[in-house]
Amino acid sequence: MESLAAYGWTPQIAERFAGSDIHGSPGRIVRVARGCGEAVTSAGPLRVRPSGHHVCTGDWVIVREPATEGDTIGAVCAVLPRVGVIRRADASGRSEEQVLAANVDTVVVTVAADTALDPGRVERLLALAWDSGAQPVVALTKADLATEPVFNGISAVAPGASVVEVCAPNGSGLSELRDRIHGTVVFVGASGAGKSTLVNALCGREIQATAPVRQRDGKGRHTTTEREMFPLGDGLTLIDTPGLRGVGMWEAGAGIAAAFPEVDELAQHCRFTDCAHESEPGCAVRAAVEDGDLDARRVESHRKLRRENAWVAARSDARLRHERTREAKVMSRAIRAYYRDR
Ligand SMILES: Nc1nc2c(ncn2[C@@H]2O[C@H](COP(=O)(O)OP(=O)(O)O)[C@@H](O)[C@H]2O)c(=O)[nH]1
Ligand SMILES: [Mg+2]
Ligand SMILES: [Zn+2]
Repeated sequence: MESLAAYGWTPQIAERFAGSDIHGSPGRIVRVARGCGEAVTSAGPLRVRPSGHHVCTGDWVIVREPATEGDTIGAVCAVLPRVGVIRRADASGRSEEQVLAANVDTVVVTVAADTALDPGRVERLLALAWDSGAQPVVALTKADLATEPVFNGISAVAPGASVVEVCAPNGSGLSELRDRIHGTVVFVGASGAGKSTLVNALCGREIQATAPVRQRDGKGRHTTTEREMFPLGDGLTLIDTPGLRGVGMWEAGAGIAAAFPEVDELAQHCRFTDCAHESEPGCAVRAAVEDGDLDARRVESHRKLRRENAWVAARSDARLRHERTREAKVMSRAIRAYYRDR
């Protein structure tokens, strides 16, 4: 299991495999590209076909070696139930969930300090991070380029998460960041935020390509195209990700509550349990805003994410219903045809 240990293999993981009676070798998916996965097993790396399974970076899997001589691609036989899943609503708007990384212990929300802070975006990423059950940490990058102090601003939008200022060129903040991450660590954030630079700095070598941000609009280029895992030693495994353009909520109610603890706390005191904090009587949240005890922007951001979450849930329910109706129609047509043709 030596090579697997570098990818997060622990006695606890071994136990989870022990409960399975599926024949094959344990492995971890370190990359998925164009429908083919790359797994690491105790025998080393192995390309695998998903074989009908949905696999993503970080998945613990049972794989089978290539069946025939000359074939180099193995097969995934089973995917272990995931713990710590980073997921969002599919960007294509097809009301599906997209799993970004599985079996994650720490989520590093990466935010560049040299551009104006977008609190809503950070809150969205944090909701996603909290919802995974992993520990969120905010890395405030490019501290050397910051023109105004954004540290306080970001701490206010990240209650419960530690915020670490880092500067990759001179290495400041790196050891503080390292102290706050454990296990499988995924880096999320906008393109150009400095995720790949951080991964390189933590690894102490250039394993990921980075790209300068365009001067014109401050947008990063998509240099990182896949979610890929890098072992760092000491049980740490880093997953770099491409910049996320849209981060839609997907059954993230618990994550939203955790990202807005002060709003959630007050909401317990609203007269109605399903209070939307809009015009309901006896709303403790609105009262706190009026008294100046609660930030109105935070409340609005919280409301926006909750509404989106409910909307996505309703839409995916509608899609399921639609599919069931279609299946039922196909079935009744088949039954009619059966009797007609007899
Ligand atoms: N000055 C400075 N530049 C940085 C820092 N971190 C990243 N960059 C630069 O920001 C650009 C985008 O970084 P990259 O890691 O590719 O961003 P990613 O898209 O999030 O992976 C690159 O030109 C990096 O050299 C930092 O701490 N200080
Ligand atoms: Mg990158
Ligand atoms: Zn309320």
